[in-house]
Amino acid sequence: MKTQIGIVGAGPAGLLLSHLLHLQGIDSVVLETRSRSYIENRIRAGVLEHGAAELLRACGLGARMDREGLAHHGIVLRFGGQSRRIDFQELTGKSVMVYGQHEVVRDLVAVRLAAGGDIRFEVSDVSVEGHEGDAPQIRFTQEGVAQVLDCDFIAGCDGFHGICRPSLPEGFITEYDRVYPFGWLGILAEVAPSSDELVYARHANGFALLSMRSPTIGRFYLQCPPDEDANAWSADRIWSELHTRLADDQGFVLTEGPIIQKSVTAMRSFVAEPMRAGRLFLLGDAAHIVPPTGAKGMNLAVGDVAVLSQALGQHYASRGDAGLDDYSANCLRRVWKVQRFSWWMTSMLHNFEGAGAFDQRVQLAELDYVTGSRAASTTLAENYVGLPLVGG
Ligand code: RFL
Ligand code: PHB
Repeated sequence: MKTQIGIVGAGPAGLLLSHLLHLQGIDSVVLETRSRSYIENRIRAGVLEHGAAELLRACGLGARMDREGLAHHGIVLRFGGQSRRIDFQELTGKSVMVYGQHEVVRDLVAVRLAAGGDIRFEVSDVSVEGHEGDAPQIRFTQEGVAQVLDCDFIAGCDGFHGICRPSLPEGFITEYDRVYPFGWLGILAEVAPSSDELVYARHANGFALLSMRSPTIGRFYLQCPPDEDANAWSADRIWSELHTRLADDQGFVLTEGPIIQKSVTAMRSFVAEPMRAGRLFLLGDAAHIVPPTGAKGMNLAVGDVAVLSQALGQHYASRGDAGLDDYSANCLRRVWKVQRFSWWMTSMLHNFEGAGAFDQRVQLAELDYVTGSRAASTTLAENYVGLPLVGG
């Protein structure tokens, strides 16, 4: 079997890459270990930056997103009993789109399959080789049959726990890592959001986030120990803690509803450099992860895809390989700025065990400054709505 680009992983990165390549007349095959139903129902990120939403519109994926997604023009930061709004629209002229990652994945799977795209679900034993030379290959097993996919390039879009990054020669990659001493308990509930906009709350008990998926489905997060068992959190305990952490002095009322899903995510910052080895490119979570406080994980993946699809377009149009040669450096400039933003939001809003009274005062002063100074608010807004996808 042969294709131009062999793509490992059908998350947002792999599927979007396959779609953008198809629009340029470039063939790909996507290999995914999970089932279609699994990836289409996996609840993860929820916020698309302005540029990511624009890219989806430009490649024909805007219709359902614009119909069912929620355009948000700002967020609320809550601390010390106060609610302070950051107005993205006024500060940057841009907004973000609240639209679940699994909805983006559903749209992408649908558009690829409608175009006759080749996505192989439930494959196993995936391995990559030959990328140091001119003949990369991906080996995999499908329905018990071992297969080999010959390709020009391999796109490693297989997430943080995938096989592509570990396939690079020992010592080739430098890894930068920070593990946070807490995780997030994520909750999905059948309840209309109690706020029109996302609320990021700093509280002595720990961070809380009010988000949403639709006018009838709420999404919440609570800071918890990194190895917490989600079953230790009954519905009563969850709602009680959300009431406490999300309360303000301005009459905020939190509405409760049935909890339909809960899970714990550990938090870390991670970057692998470089993001290319020969004919193997790393994209999205395979190359870097961020703590979710800045809502950046899926957006970073979209940025890498935008850069690589452009570079591969140039390659196949015989316009040279400068884009491929610059891929890693181009992506990493943006990745590190987004790492900085995600780390900063995380540091500003979480309760760090052992932090003394001084550190807590500084944290409150920072929130007061960020929400009180137009210059500082603009910094937050500009990063939240997103730096340019290519060249940011
Ligand atoms: P994905 O979405 O992880 O997709 C990778 C795909 O590769 C498949 N795979 C393989 N396929 C073939 N062969 C192999 N050997 C394979 N190994 C793995 C996987 O099954 C999967 O389908 O990476 P991608 O495309 O780079 O997209 C990145 C985003 O998914 C990610 O950045 C965000 O979702 C991060 N993230 C969150 N971000 C937020 O902004 N808000 C959130 O609430 C949020 N929640 C999360 C998250 C990431 C999580 N992970 C990775 C554990 C919750 C979780 C649980
Ligand atoms: C979400 O809705 O899942 C979400 C929103 C904002 C974040 C993280 C997650 O910062």
